[in-house]
Amino acid sequence: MNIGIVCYPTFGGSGVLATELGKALADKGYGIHFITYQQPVRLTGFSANIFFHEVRVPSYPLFDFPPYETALASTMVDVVKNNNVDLLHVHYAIPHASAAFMAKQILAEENIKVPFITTLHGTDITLVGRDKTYTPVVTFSINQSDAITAVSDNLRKETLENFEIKKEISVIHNFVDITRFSVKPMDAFKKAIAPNGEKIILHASNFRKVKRIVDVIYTFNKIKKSIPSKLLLVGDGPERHMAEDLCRELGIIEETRFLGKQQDMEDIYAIADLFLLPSEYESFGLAALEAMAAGTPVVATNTGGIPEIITHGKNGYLSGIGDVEQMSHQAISILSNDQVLNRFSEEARKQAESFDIHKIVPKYEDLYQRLLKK
Ligand code: GMT
Repeated sequence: MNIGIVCYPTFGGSGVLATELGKALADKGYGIHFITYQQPVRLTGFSANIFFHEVRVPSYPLFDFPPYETALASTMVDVVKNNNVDLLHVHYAIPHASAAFMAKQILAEENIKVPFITTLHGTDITLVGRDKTYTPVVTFSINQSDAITAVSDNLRKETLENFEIKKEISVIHNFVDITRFSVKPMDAFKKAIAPNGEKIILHASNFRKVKRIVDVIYTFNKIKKSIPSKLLLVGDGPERHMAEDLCRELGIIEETRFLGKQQDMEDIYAIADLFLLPSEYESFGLAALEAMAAGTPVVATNTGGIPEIITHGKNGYLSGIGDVEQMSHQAISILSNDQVLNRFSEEARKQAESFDIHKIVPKYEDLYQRLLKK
């Protein structure tokens, strides 16, 4: 089977998940055709079954806004026709679902039948999609999808509550490759970050407002008053400069390291003692799952799909949005006792196993098979 995967190629969770899915399917013998404007960041290494098709958006003086969606739909048509693609799987509704709908119609004119699946990831529904500017097109193109999936029960519920969806939405949770994220900590790296055996607190995100980076910093500021610790911040985005300024203002810049965008997250999760995810909303929280797979317990907010991964008091803690006081207490309670830390770490890893790649990817395969039989 040949599958066209459309995603954002950046460090965001939807692109990461789409790329990991494509890689896993390619390992199983499927022909995978990534269609996007740039090589996806997690698409490293060579696989005979993976192809990358760049969407080029030629510029023209008239275009204040280059028409990416048109270029994407045209590229999808071209890739489907020239590579016998059986189905398209688009990740993140905007503008991928409407471009897929357009491609499907164009191909139908030539008697080529190609179904498309839309996987909803989060902000395409909860933030951007809800903006009136996009809602009619988002609603229409989700409804036109041959199958719809959401990455958590919560996102399914949010979608049904906020859009008039006339079709079944199947939940297929995010997944993680447990084997890959079970790497042993690199002592030299750990020592470079925490030379005196300090605990390492980690946060990784795209530094958007929804991530509440300020809460990461204030929570760390409280933790470090009780426990010698270092803060590692991975990623980049709009809130990065503000975050650096705040660390300077609080006098904790020496204990904080901004690592920027990183590829080999497994090495970073491996040295962390605790992961902080104080988001306003997370449809799932893939970064939390990856941390847990590495045996790093997570202190997060009780929002969106996060409670579908974290069991409060067992493999991490949940607290109210913005409650840095509680989050710091929870973190300290884990970090101040090595026995407790080991227990949470063990439980976090166990929990991540239920989202292992080998359990979740077959759910997508089943969906593809069912769709092609129709
Ligand atoms: O977290 C982000 O802001 C990136 C975003 C994306 O669409 O790339 O991530 C979303 O999709 C991930 C993969 O399904 C989920 O694990 C994240 O929770 C979700 N982010 C939000 O809902 C804010």
